[in-house]
Amino acid sequence: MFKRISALMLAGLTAMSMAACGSGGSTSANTDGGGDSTITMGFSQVGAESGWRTANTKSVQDAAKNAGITLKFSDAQQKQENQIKAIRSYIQQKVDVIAFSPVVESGWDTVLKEAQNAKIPVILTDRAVDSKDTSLYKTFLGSDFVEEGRKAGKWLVEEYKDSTDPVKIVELQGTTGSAPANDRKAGFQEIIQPESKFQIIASQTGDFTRAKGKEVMEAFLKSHPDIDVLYAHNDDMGLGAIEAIEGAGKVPGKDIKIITVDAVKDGMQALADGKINYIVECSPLLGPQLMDLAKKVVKGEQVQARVVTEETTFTQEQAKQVLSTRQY
Ligand code: GYE
Repeated sequence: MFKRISALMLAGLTAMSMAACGSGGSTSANTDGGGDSTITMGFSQVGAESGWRTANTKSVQDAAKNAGITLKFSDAQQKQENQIKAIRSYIQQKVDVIAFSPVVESGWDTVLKEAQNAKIPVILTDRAVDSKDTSLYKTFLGSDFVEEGRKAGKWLVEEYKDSTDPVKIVELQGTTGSAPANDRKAGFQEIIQPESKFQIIASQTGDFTRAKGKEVMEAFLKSHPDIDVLYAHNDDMGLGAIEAIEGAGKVPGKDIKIITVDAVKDGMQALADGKINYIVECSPLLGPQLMDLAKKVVKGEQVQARVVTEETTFTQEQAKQVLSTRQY
């Protein structure tokens, strides 16, 4: 009997001391009584390349505050080496959980292994990695980028369903090697490929930024005077391209039809104004779900391996209706 009680007590003590270790040395006071305020999250953000990213950063910071989670935040300026450095420093600081949005898909195994060896759970948010070993992270929260590409393709197929003429498309890709660039391209291609009238005549990265979108579109316009459609992997590149199109004396939305992804406010405004023709939504408001997942993984609870964000699409008419209520 005594033996059983002491074994139970020992188990209890061990659990308590493990929980204390797990708090990662965070000094923030536990004010909500739920124990969550002692969680420290290290978050490595991609950068500040787009309106989407700015909204995503705000969502993560606000949600951490609301959840009583201490957030250590770093901006990698679109460089993988900076993200690896940030993750290593979070490991050294013994945070309770690491979350990050990987700028590119490849090259994460070593640093993720280091986090695993240090017993710090990792959550992927927004973008995926291509690691074969899926035990290196607990879950991946974010959009289905292939599906976003398909939605863009389906609109195009419908828009040109009565035409037999060739449809000349230029594509502004996101950051080379990133999950959204790879997947948005693949999903779009899957839908348009069966119809030979759809021709991608040029495709290049615009790095998800407005400045690069403009620059690359200027080059496209010079070498291809007969562009029918622009497919831009995000609103910002599309908005930069609109400047280039107007600068070349053409009318965006009419002379050249434009499809983008994200649905941030500036994009939705251009859609309502008739300069963009269709936007596939990609929600940046991942913060609240991320914090819920973080609490669970820190407690050692099982979470779904993949959490997909719910998203829609917008025509010009729909953009006019929802513009005033858009949060970001
Ligand atoms: O679409 C783009 C941003 O990873 C979903 O990154 C995100 C993408 C988003 O720069 O605007």
